[in-house]
Amino acid sequence: MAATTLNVDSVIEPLEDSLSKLGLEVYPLKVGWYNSLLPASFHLSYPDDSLAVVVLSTPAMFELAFLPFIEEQRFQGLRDPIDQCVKHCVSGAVSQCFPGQKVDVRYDYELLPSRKPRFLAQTAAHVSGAAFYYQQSDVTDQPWADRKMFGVCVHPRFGGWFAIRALLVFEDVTLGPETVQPLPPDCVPTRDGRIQLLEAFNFRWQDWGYRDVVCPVQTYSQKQRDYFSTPPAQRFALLRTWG
Ligand code: GSH
Repeated sequence: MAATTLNVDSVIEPLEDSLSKLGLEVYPLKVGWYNSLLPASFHLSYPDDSLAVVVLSTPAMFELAFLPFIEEQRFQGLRDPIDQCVKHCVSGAVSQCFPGQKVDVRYDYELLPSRKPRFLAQTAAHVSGAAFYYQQSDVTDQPWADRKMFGVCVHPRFGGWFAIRALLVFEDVTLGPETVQPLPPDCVPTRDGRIQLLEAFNFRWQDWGYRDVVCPVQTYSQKQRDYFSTPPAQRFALLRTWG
């Protein structure tokens, strides 16, 4: 396939076709939208109008992709089962849909030698319009004095019941000037709501209450909750009990 024949639809449609049945969502963005919010040390070194695609996992990924993946692998060579499953799904879709195309695939768990992440997942999700990234600076007249509050992304359909998994950059595919940056739905528009969200995320993230900040259309199944509430080192034992 010649690189120049691809446009955004011919990237998004096949990716969506193969990844949606695995519980993954894809959203396009321009590299320039992402870079413009970040210091140079985090920039993606591609032209501003290059196409990137952010990949999210929805609650359905666990049953549609993860449990079948575990069963197929029969625990052989598994160290990071979730990360390996996402990589299997995403790299499989990319090589099947875009053979010969240059695609820079970056996963959320990958670090650069500088220990910086290979991409800032929440910024990518925000500029693609997928999920609003609520940050301390989005609260006027902040009540936290000098305390640093971490930001959190909210998905309009899944609230906090999702994860940002990967960023794909298609260096040979460009988005024209007619492509306007979508604004993510502002599901937590009030100052009070944002304070509650950031406090729930920063002070009580383990109880997962922040995930229900909007009424989600689907949340994690009990099985998935049990899995993610178990420390990673003990998850293999849990998986074995599921047979
Ligand atoms: N590296 C381990 C693996 O690959 O199994 C752990 C992966 C993991 O638990 N990742 C978290 C996750 O998927 C952080 S992204 N959490 C789901 C969530 O918090 O919604």
